[in-house]
Amino acid sequence: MKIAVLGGDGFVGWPTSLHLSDAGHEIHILDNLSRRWIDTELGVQSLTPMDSIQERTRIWHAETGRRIHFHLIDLAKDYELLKGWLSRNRPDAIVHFAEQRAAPYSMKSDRHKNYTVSNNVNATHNLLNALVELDLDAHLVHLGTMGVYGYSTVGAAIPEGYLPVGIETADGRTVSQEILYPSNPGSIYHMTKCLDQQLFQFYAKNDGLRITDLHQGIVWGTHTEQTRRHAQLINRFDYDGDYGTVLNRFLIQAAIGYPLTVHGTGGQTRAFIHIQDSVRCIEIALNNPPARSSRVEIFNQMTETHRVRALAEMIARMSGSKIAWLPNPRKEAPENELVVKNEKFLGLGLEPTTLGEGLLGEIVDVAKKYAYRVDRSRVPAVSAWTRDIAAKVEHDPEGVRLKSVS
Ligand code: USQ
Repeated sequence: MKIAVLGGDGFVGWPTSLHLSDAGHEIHILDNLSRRWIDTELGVQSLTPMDSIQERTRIWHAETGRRIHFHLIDLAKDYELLKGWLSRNRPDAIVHFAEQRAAPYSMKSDRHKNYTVSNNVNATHNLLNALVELDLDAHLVHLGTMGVYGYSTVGAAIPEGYLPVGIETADGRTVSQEILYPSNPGSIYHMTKCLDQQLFQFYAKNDGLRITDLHQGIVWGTHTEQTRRHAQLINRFDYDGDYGTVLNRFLIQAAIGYPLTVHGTGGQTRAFIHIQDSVRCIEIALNNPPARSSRVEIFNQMTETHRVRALAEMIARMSGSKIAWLPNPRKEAPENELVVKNEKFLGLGLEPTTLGEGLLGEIVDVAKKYAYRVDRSRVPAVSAWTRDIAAKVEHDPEGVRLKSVS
């Protein structure tokens, strides 16, 4: 297949591009390199030294003989460029990662909220609009999030996208319908993925576009089979308070002797998936497109659930690290249960890589190797969800923890 990977320079986009190229597909990365600009804005860098996209693709070609093509396009701003590229290249499939993906970054300030909404919603809408205009029947696979559901369950497992409901009519009958599971975002970033869902529903219904939406959990790990092949194919690995995600952060913190930064009681339960499984799921989704004019296909892309404090305690035992119980900068339920259905990917052959597989040690080793690149003052998560929370926490000058000042 000829596949366009939008956002193919990012944390999941890059290993996905390599994985699909390795499987024999013709890969075109479209990216505005915004994630690299955000590193510059925040004054942080990936734990792992990352080469330019041109250099990465050159190394991939030298290693494998396969070419990954790169096109510098801003989907949210350059509609005509995007449309022109799609019209000339007419890909068979499109994988869409090209969105600002960090919840804390999206909550940093009014400017970051505006940027996240306009970037994410415009990127998705520009793409859908162009597909219709060009009469291009490419299968669109979008990276969504488990966070569209919120994380609270009412004692029933979260289904894969659609919820069967019975609606009582005026004459006392019960009509059955399947509706999108009610969205319940916990950040501006997660909200943009809920808005994406609405755009997908409309364009699938109105124009018959073939769309798969992957509701992904928190990705952990850094290496995949392909990124291991050469030092310069290494993936980015975020540790900072805005872009680092919880399990990877704890592992890096363990590697550099930094207390594990648990928010509140660590009672939040979340869904997780290893990056190797993430790229496999995308390939499985590409191989199983929905029919034209059918409803949006939705998969829950996760393999296990864990409570944050259980992860911290496990890593503390493994590494001898201390745990820092910090005031939570986010507005979220302090404790939640989470049960999620993921039978669709399992039924299509996904064999989960779970936390028990011994990969945690590999990540600590990567983190130790590059520990000299860590700026410890950038470890704390200081982006507060509300003005009230912002007033109650302050950044410790030593960069070790958030303190409650109330
Ligand atoms: N947390 C800590 N300590 C930390 C960092 C996070 O206790 O140092 C807690 C947070 O308060 C939260 C949980 O861990 O309760 C998860 O936070 P996270 O930063 O790992 O994940 P999140 O902000 O939800 O976002 C990440 C990705 C996003 C993706 C989402 C999937 O950045 O792109 O959509 O995971 S999900 O969480 O399933 O919605």
